[in-house]
Amino acid sequence: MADSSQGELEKLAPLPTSEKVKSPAPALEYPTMALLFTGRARSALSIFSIFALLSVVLFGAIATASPGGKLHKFQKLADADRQSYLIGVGKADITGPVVEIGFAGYANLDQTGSGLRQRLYSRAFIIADKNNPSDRFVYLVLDTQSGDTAMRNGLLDGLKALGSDYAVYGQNNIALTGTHSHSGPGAWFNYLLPQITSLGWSQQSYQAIVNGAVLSVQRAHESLQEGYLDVGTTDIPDGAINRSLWAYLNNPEEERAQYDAETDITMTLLRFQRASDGKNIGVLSWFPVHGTSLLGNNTHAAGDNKGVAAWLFESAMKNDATAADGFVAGFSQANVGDTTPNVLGAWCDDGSGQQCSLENSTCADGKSQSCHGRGPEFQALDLGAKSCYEMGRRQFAGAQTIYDNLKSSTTSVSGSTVKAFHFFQDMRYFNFTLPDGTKAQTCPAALGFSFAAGTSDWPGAFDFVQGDSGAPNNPFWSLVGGLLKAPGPQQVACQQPKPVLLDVGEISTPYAWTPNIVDIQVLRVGQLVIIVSPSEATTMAGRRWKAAVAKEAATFLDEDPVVVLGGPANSYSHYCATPEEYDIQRYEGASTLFGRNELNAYINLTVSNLHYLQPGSTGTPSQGVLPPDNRKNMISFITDVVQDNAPLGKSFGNVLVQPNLTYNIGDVVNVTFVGANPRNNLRQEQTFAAIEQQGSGGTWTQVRDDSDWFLVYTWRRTNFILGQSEVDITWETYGNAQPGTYRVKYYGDSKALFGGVSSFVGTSNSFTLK
Ligand SMILES: *[C@@H]1O[C@H](CO)[C@@H](O)[C@H](O)[C@H]1NC(C)=O
Ligand SMILES: *[C@@H]1O[C@H](CO)[C@@H](O)[C@H](O)[C@H]1NC(C)=O
Ligand SMILES: *[C@@H]1O[C@H](CO)[C@@H](O)[C@H](O)[C@H]1NC(C)=O
Ligand SMILES: *[C@@H]1O[C@H](CO)[C@@H](O)[C@H](O)[C@H]1NC(C)=O
Ligand SMILES: *[C@@H]1O[C@H](CO)[C@@H](O)[C@H](O)[C@H]1NC(C)=O
Ligand SMILES: *[C@@H]1O[C@H](CO)[C@@H](O)[C@H](O)[C@H]1NC(C)=O
Ligand SMILES: CC(=O)N[C@H]1CO[C@H](CO)[C@@H](O)[C@@H]1O
Repeated sequence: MADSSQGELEKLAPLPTSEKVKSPAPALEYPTMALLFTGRARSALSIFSIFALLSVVLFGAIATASPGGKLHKFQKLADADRQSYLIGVGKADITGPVVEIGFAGYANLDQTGSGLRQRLYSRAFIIADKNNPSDRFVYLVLDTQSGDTAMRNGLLDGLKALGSDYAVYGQNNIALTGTHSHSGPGAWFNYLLPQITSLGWSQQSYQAIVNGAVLSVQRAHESLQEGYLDVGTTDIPDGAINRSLWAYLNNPEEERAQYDAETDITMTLLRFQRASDGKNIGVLSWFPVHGTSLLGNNTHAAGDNKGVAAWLFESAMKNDATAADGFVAGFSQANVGDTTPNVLGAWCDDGSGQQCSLENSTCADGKSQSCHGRGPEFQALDLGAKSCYEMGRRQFAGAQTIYDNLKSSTTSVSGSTVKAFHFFQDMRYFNFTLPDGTKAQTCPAALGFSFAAGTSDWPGAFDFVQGDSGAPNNPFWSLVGGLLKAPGPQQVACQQPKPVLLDVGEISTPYAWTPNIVDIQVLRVGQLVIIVSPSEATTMAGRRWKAAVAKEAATFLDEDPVVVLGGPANSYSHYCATPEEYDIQRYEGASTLFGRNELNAYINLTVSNLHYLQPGSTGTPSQGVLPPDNRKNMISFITDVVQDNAPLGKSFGNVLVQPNLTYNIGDVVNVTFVGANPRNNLRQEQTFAAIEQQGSGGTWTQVRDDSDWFLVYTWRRTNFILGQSEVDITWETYGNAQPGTYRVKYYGDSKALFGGVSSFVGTSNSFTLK
């Protein structure tokens, strides 16, 4: 294994706890989803009868590269020499049920929503060939854990329902990516495994995302106009570290030596500029860093660090003369697999003051539970909120640097060709040939033992141990846990050297647990080539994949190709590690579903079909066998809202705790109302919470809403039987507040036991902020 890296291990010195991080701690593993498993699992190697708690990490990625790694050619062209396209951008609210639904990402059963810090959005970007407008694609960036087959089918259905104008969008040209936030409502996945910790499927959660995604495409479509595309890059050296360095170090030394860092630190940004007046209508960037700044015990929904970055950028553009109204900033995920925003490294919260082990991310007790990654503001003890803001700010600052540089020197996207290809590939025993002529094969999906341990972004709730580790309290798992089967000899051999813990690809009762059939998709406009990855490619996996695609693209492009990788997209397919990383079987390798050759298969499938992106190429690959559409079969233990009631003598929206008369900037304003369940009405494109400011004439104007990071909505049930609840609206005035006279508004909706839903408004007393 990686004995040669022992030296590096010894060199790791304890980190100073200062804010500015230059060389963060070694990468550790961070678990994202902890699944509770009980039942009997047998493997060929060992038999264990168990109740074991597994943690599953769901992470995703996008990355960027030209063959040389960076863009060097900057030139300013006159408009007449610039290639123009049809371009459109659109944004819509996808915020689902923010309370009483398990969050998607960490697979932590206890991480059930209790409110909203920042609304979630879908941002859509359409690019079409001006002369042949049916050659187009739409790239969506959703503030979700990933793209997914169920929501993609929902989006396809929704666009179809919009009529013939939208018939131009279909399987081939829709790329549905998630930012990989781990702090949004879950229960919308097409497959069973990620549903376990959300207690199944929520139609409301699913529909909220689909409706917003459709609306964002509609808005982008309606805004289509002639415009230009320019691309730029910058490095964000403090934007992430590698959390699985031990596995990364198993990649060949010569290969690692080609790169400055153990994660891809280059952000690539595409600027959308309309021709009519030269104003910019949007930007779309790619940068890899996990959406795990908010911790696995945060229960307020938010778009994590990329949600912050997008909000900061869009806010800045409201006062920028170069930006058009309705400017949309998409911060897409890249080769995210082994990256973490916890840039101060992973530490043992066991009083030892030690970093977790490089090899296994364990602490002195040999377990991973006390190993936690630290964000730049970890000392705030605020469930990651300040660290999240800071990691978002760093990405915003990087994007702004590129945006500013593009004002004076640009690399235009050129060449009229806009193309996309997409097909479904069944990964079960897919045979292909490696570039050196060797035969290779992928396998039915399976997860290895380290999947259960989670990562240093959030360890598994229990270490996976052989033997009884206590009965789980999960009705969903009680229903399905017994269905797991031991893998047969063919699967065991195929998955080598992964010891199979969960043979998820060979169970389809009650429906498929993970994808075996994945989306293979690549998009192209001019020299920009976008690999759309269903899996969370690790840093090196992304680099290899981008380099292989760039090499092939260079055979038919006039310009140097600029290749980015976006994901996790279309069908969430866990991880994609390099074969060398796979051999180490840390979390990312254990979560590489289709075996040691997964990356090579993805490379084979994309490179072999790249000719579909050539100018003049007609047709598309055969779509392949469609993945199962489980939307009609879903199981759920999620209960609906029964009723809401106000306490005796009170009404919904009454203020229970008024604000103080005066505050100083920096204080936290906290007002409590008689509340009702926000699942009664998601108030998409509206708000639950608002701050109003009093003008000189005494009139009140709304100045903050749910889109603001520093305005937080919290819902709390106070009496289950009577359906009573309270809502706190909290304004963190250290963020972006100005002196003035303000009041707090709460917009809610209550459900009668036998009757409909009625809306109400609560208004606090006014207060002065000095
Ligand atoms: C949340 O998790 C972090 C990391 O384990 C821990 O330090 C913190 O105490 C937890 N906070 C709460 C309120 O449970
Ligand atoms: C890491 O785990 C492996 C497998 O359990 C074990 O052999 C090794 O000693 C562990 N290493 C450390 C540093 O704990
Ligand atoms: C791949 O090759 C193996 C060995 O020849 C064969 O058993 C398997 O069926 C092939 N896979 C497919 C999908 O045809
Ligand atoms: C992919 O594998 C197929 C089947 O073995 C082979 O014919 C093809 O050349 C490979 N493509 C690439 C780009 O390596
Ligand atoms: C609001 O007033 C209460 C009661 O006087 C006081 O305890 C609290 O510190 C005040 N809050 C702020 C943020 O000033
Ligand atoms: C706001 O007030 C409520 C009710 O008094 C309290 O439960 C909650 O912890 C407070 N929140 C903050 C952020 O201070
Ligand atoms: C960006 C990056 O890769 N960061 C860190 C990865 O881990 C090594 C070893 O701890 C650090 O030196 C890098 O700075």
